Amino acid sequence: MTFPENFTWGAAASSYQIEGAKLDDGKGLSIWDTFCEQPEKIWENNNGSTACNHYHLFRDDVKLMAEIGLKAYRLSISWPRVLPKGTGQINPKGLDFYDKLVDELLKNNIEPWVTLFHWDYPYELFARGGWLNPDSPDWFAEYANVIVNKLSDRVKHWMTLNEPQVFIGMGHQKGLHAPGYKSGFRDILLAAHHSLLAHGKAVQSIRALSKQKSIVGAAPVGVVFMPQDNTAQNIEIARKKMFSVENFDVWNNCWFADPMVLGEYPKDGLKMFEEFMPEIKTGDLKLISQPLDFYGANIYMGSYIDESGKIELDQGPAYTTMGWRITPPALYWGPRFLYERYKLPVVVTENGMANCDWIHSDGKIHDPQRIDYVNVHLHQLKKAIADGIPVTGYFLWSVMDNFEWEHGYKQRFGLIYVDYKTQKRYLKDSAYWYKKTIIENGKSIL
Ligand code: GCO
Repeated sequence: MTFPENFTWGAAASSYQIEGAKLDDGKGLSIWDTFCEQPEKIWENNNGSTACNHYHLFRDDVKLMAEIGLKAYRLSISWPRVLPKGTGQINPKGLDFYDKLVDELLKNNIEPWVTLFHWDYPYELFARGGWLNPDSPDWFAEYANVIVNKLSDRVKHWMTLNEPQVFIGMGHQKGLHAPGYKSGFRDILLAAHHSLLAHGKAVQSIRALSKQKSIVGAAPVGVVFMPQDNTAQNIEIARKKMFSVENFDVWNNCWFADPMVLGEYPKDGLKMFEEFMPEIKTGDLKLISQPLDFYGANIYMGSYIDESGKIELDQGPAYTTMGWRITPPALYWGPRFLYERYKLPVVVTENGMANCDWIHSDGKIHDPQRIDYVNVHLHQLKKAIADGIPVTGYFLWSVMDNFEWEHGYKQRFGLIYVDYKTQKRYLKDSAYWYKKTIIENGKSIL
C-alpha cells in the first residue's frame, strides 16, 4: 500500500482568511469586510482586516511553505481586490499581487492551485443583488476571464467555487456567514442556481482562455455518511444517505454536484423543493455540467449511519476545538462514494483540525493531536487508494492559523502558528511531521 508517485501533497488557505490589507492598493470591499463590521457577528468582534497580513508577508510565507516541503498550495483570489466593483475597472495592483505570489510559489517549486471564489464576494455586487441577480453568473465569468488571462500561463490547476453548500447555506439561509441573510427557500434555490451557472461559465472561461492545458474542478464540501460495518447492506444504506436530499437546506452532496457532474438536479430534491424551484432555462444544465478533471472534496468528518438510515452518535466522542467529531473513515468512504457516483479522480481539497495550540514553555508548538489526526486520516485515504479509488492529492487545511469565519481567531487550524500581535510565524510540530511525510511520500502512514 503506497501513495501514487506524483501524489499532490499540499496545504490550503483562502484570501479573506489570511491576506488582511482590507483596503490596500485600491482593493474594494467584500461582503466579509462589511459582515465583520456588524457587531456580534464574529467571535469577540474579530475581523479579517489584517488577518495574517499575508498580502504584505507573502514572500516569507512562501519560504515557510517551501521549508515544509509542500508540493502544492491551494490559494484563493479576492475578487474585489482585482475588480474593486466586481466588474469593469481592473485594479492592476491587486492583480499584481497574485501575479507575484504565483511567481514566488513556482520559484520555490510549489504548484499553485487556484480557487476563484472562496466567499469574499464584492460588496458592490452584493448591493446589486449578489447571487440573486440573474446577471451574477456573467459577473463571475468576467472576473474569471481576468484571472485566467493573467495567470494561466503559469497556473494549471483551478477550482471554481469553494463549498457552495456553505456560502449559500450559512450565508443566505442561516445568516451566520456573510452576507448574513436568513432568506426563504425560494431565494436559496435561486442563489444556488446562479452559483451553479457561474461555475459552468468559469469552467468555460478557463478552458477557452488557458494558455496551457488546464486541470479544473470545484471544491464542494463532502457531506460524508459511513456504514456501521462492511456488510454490503449497510454500505448501501450509507451510500443512499450520502446521495439523498432530505431537508429544506442545501447541506448535501448532490444538489450541487449532480448538476455539475451529471447534468441534472437530483430527483428527490426536485420533488421536495418543487414549490420553490427557480426557472431552469433550456441549456442551463448543459452549461453547468462542463466536463471536469477532478472532484475536489473538503472533508473534515462524517456521520455513521445505523441500519434504519439514522445518524448514530457515539457517547464521549473524540472531537476538535470546533466541536467536530473525529471520524477518520470519512476519508475512506467519502472519496470512495464520491468516485463511484461521479467517476472523477478525487482530490481532498481540505482536511485538518482546529486544536488548542499555544507556544509551550520550551518555545515550540507541540500539537500531537493534529499529527495523529492527519496520520489516521491519511491512513484511511491510503486504504481508499489501495481499493482502487483514484485519489490524486491531499491538501491540509490549513497552511497557517487564520481567520476562521464566525469563530474569528479563536480556532487554530494551521501547520504554522501565527502570533497575531507580532505577526511572527512558528512551525508547529505537525509541520515538521508533514514535511517528513511528504519526503517519504507517505511511507510511514501505516
Ligand atoms: C471551508 C472553508 C475553510 C474553513 C475550514 C475550517 O471550507 O469551510 O474552506 O475556509 O476555514 O473548512 O472550517
